[in-house]
Amino acid sequence: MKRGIITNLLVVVIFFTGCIGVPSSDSNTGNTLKGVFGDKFLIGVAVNDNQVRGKDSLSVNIIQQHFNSIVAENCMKSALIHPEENRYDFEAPDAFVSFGEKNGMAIIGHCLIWHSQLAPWFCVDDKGDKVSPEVLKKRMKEHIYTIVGRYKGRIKGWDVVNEAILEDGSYRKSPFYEILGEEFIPLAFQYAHEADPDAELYYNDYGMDIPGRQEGVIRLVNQLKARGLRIDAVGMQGHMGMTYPTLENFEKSMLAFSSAGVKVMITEWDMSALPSQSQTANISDTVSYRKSLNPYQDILPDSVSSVWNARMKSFFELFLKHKDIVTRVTVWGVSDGNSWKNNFPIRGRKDYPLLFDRNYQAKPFVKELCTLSSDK
Ligand code: 9MR
Repeated sequence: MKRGIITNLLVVVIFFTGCIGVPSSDSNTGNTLKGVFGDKFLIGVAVNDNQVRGKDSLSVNIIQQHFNSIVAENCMKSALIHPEENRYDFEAPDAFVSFGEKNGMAIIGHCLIWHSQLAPWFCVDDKGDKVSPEVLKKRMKEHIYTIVGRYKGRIKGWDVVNEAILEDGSYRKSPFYEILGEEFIPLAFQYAHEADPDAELYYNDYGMDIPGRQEGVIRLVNQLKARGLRIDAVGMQGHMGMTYPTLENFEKSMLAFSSAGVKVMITEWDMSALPSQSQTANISDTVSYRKSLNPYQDILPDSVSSVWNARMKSFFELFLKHKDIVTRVTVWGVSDGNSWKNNFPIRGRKDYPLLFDRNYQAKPFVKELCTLSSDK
């Protein structure tokens, strides 16, 4: 009788530790994303400071259960890690790296050179004027050597340069570009490689299915390779919506990058369930305009949820189809409540872009995927 109760309890525990946010005793065997797909490519997630410090235990349960790779959502960006020329703040990045190590995860650094969340001092002198090319090179080298050097041998790979190519394939006119021209990218890759010769190095950008940007990035990859510089993969950010990108265009880009001789990583995957600004009407009526932009303030209707789930599943199947060229799929956050999409491109909306909902429950397509056997 007692044994019967214990067996029943065990069944309940096993059921609930499958695809919801409760840790299982052996999360590497089936019923979790990494359990089912971990042998195809890395299954990654962007994590924030609360999570790595253990202050958000429900998220931590999900991270430990489903993912075998983490990337820092914010704490390694220059404004945060290197806020003043002579001051680094390693508290959060150290906690991030320790968290990954404790959990035996592949740790990804994000990102060394980016025009956004850029430390205010980085490209200017005391008067606020642009520094000379020589000064900027010196600062970039010191920044990259210090950060990559600190985590040498502990970080699997770095997003070395982020979002430097525009949709027409030309270079973004960032302060780095304005001071150093195209040269800032090879320099960044060179410094990163010198600081940790074993670390993988990536170029990461969004909207990579847009033909102009795709061609620009391929030109960049070719240039780096022609100079003998290391570049292992291109990160396709994968910030998607209900109608963009198309599977066809995304697949074409994946294949085009692979043909250029680099691996492909889906680095910042999420899918907004909300309408984009251009899809809404009647701007003169502000209230209904706001409502039409933020239509699912209570729950996501089944009709939208089913399209969202089907689309996410199709993309995941696309990544699986190309598992020979895809080395990592990383989602940009754990659960809907902590996604950047709730505040972008419009502040204060309620979006539903991630794999786990606000109650930390797996979305239907994730549950379906978790029931597949790992030979899929
Ligand atoms: O998710 C990040 C969010 O918390 C920050 O406020 C934002 C600041 O720009 O950056 C977000 O992450 C970005 C990533 O680092 C690079 N690609 C675009 C991501 C979404 O903006």
